[in-house]
This record gives sequence, structure tokens and C-alpha cells, in this order.
Amino acid sequence: MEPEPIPDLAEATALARAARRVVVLSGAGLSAASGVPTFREAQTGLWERYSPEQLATEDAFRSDPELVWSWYQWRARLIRSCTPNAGHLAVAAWQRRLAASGDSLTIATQNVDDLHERAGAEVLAHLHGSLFEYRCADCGAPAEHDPGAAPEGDAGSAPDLESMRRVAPPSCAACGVGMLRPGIVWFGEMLPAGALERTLAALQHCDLAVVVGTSATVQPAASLPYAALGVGAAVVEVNPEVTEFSTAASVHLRGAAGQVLPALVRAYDGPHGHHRPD
Ligand code: BV8
Ligand code: ZN
Repeated sequence: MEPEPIPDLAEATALARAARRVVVLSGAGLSAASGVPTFREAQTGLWERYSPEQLATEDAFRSDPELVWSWYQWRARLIRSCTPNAGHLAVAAWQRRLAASGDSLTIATQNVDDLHERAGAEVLAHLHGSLFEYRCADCGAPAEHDPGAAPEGDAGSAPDLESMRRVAPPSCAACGVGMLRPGIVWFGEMLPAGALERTLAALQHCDLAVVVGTSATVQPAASLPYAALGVGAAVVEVNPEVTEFSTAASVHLRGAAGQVLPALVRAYDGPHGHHRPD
């Protein structure tokens, strides 16, 4: 069955073909098709069931470290049971194509999962950290920790906090005092050192930015696409919904990342495109 034609794809394809320095800014919507819950989507979004204040702030961690630690361990195990989808794979393929011709595709993501990397892509910045990095909440010493295997069957479904198995965060081997915390950027916390600066520098040198799967509601990440517009680059938004950013986008491809991104890369390769076998 022929997939629905995506309005404005031709315009976006022309931009993709002409682009030499691309920046991809990705959000939770890119990983949705892999089974990773987004944040704000009604019913399914994490922030629909859990309050970010109760789980994604340092105060929350200090007041109930077991709850917050266990919830992030559940998310880390869930990600282990997920695999990159066609959207992640298309971005990785596009990155390889451009690198092969001496050009570049740079990725900066709000996602704390590792699906870009597992799709074979290089990521310039995890703006909001990673579920698989840990450090001491007191001395800051980085630490290794294994969140454990992917859950069996529907154990992956979101636990209710009351019945969730609670485990205490391990203590820090470096200072022996602090507790380990996930290497996540909680609300009210600064982004990782250099992540914002590196991303801004890439946007200020890009000729095309692709904003995929983000509601553009969390700052400062939501302001990043304007840095590309500010240097006259085109910005293509990929999102089935209208977002805070849609009116500013050069082209808004209203479709799912798993459909739109492969189509964009196929078109980029297309008959007159730069077809080079992988
Ligand atoms: C800071 C890690 C200060 C945690 C996250 C200015 C104005 C107002 C508020 C602020 C401001 N400046 C700062 C703030 C406060 C706050 C903020 O922005 N609050 C918002 C809610 C208003 N920002 C902060 O606190 C930041 N820190 O400002 O520090 C500071 C400054 C100096 C010195 C000291 C401190 C830190 C913010 C980072 C928080 N951490 N994540 C965790 O994961 O648990 S944010 C988290 O939510 C994600 O990382 C992501 O960034 C955000 C979710 O957004 P999206 O990824 O866009 O996901 P969402 O579900 O919202 O949308 C999904 C979209 O995908 C939808 O549009 C949907 O239509 C689409 N979609 C669905 N399916 C598909 C799809 N698209 C394509 N294909 C599909 N198949
Ligand atoms: Zn420590």
C-alpha cells in the first residue's frame, strides 16, 4: 500500500540535496516508534503520568532518592528493550553519506536514550544527559553502573510509583559519602558543559537544520532552531503535530519521523541525487 504522500516533501528534498552542513535536533518523538514513551503526549507521555517536579529535579532526588533512582533505572532497562527505528537509521545513513562526500551531518539530541548511537550515528551533544551515565551527587565523580537487563514481557510497561520496586542508589566509591545519581539534566539544572556551545556553533555554520520529534517547550533547547534561522539556514520540522516552533519553520513535514526521514534520505539519494552505495 503506497504510503500517504507527505505534503511539502519535494521542497524539503530540494533543501536536503543542496545541504552540505546539516544539523539534526531530535526529541522524544524520534524514539516514540521504538517504544520509548514521549513526555507530553496525552495519556502516553511520561509527564502525563508522573510529575517532573516529583521525579526530574534535584530536590525530588534529595527528598526521595530511592523513588527517583528506581524510576530512572526502570527507564534505562526499558530503553535496553528498545531498538532504533527507521528514523534513527535514516539519520545515521544520511550522516555517512555526507561524511563520504566531505560534508557533515551533526546530531544534538534532547533524548536521554542511546538509540542514535545504536543506529550507528555519532552524536555531538546529549543536551539533557544520558540514562546510561552516572556520577556522585556529592563529589561529582563519574561512576559505572549497570541498570540491569531489559524487563520481560510487559514488565516494560510504566510502573505505578506506589508498587514500583524501590532500590536505593549505590554509594559513591570515590568519596564514600555521596549517592550515585543518573547523568541526566534535571529541571533547574545547567546543561552539560559545552553541549550548548558546541550545538550553537554547529547551527551557526549549518546550511540546513532538521528539527524532529520535539514539542519545542523546554528551554534552552527549544530556542536552538532559531540560531540556524539567524544565519539564513533553512529549518525543516518533522512532526505530525503543530508545535511552538512550527510557524517559524521553513518547511513543516507533518508526518512520523519513521516515515518522513527515510523518504527524505531516499529522495536525497534519488535519481539525480548523490547515489553512492553504502
Ligand atoms: C535550566 C531529562 C537553569 C530528564 C529533560 C525559560 C522560560 C520558561 C522556563 C524556563 C526557561 N528557562 C528555563 C526554564 C525552565 C525549564 C523549562 O524549560 N521548563 C519548561 C517545562 C517550561 N528548563 C530547565 O529547567 C533547564 N535548565 O534552565 O537551568 C539554569 C540556568 C543557569 C544556571 C543554572 C540553572 C533544563 C531542562 C532539561 C530538563 N530535562 N530531560 C528526563 O528525561 O527525565 S527535559 C525532557 O522534556 C526531554 O529531555 C525533552 O527536552 C523534554 C521533552 O520534550 P520533547 O523531547 O519535545 O518531547 P515531548 O513529549 O514534549 O514532545 C514529543 C513531540 O514529538 C510532540 O511534539 C509529538 O507531536 C512528536 N511526535 C510524537 N511521535 C512522533 C513525533 N514526531 C515525529 N515522529 C513521531 N513518530
Ligand atoms: Zn562522591
